[in-house]
Amino acid sequence: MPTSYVGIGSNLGERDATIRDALALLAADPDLEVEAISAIRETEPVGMVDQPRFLNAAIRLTTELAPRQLLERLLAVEQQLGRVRRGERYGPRTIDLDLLLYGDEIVDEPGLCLPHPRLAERRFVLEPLAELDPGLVVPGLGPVQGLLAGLQ
Ligand code: PH2
Ligand code: MG
Ligand code: MG
Repeated sequence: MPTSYVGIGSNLGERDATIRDALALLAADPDLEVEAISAIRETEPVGMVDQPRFLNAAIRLTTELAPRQLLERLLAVEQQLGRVRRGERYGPRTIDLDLLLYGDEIVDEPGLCLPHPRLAERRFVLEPLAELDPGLVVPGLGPVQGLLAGLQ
């Protein structure tokens, strides 16, 4: 079964409680086997800097679901937790669940890009990934440690 990684972010409302609720919903899904959860860290906003600080984490899971089905589960959890999309791409959000990696798959389709297209430039993604799996090799991009070292 392929191993997947999901990035978690929150910068609105009760950030810590919302992240824990998201983790509980994912762990309760019988089609997902959550294997590991990184530490939750507070990070400076990237992209749109004039917004509250984020809490970020990542999880490792296995599933028989196809990547797009997994993505739909993640979006469903975002909705259950009351996320409202206001069209600001990098703007504030109560909960953000991003499919970062799905095995060694490289996909570039509308709505589904693997690895996540901005993964290599985001410390708030690479650090929890490296914590979960220090030897991780990101398909098409190389070792997570090298990507981290490449950030200024
Ligand atoms: N997510 C974004 C934009 N900027 N910055 C941090 N620190 N953490 C995030 O999760 C984040 C961000 C869009 O998804
Ligand atoms: Mg995101
Ligand atoms: Mg997202």
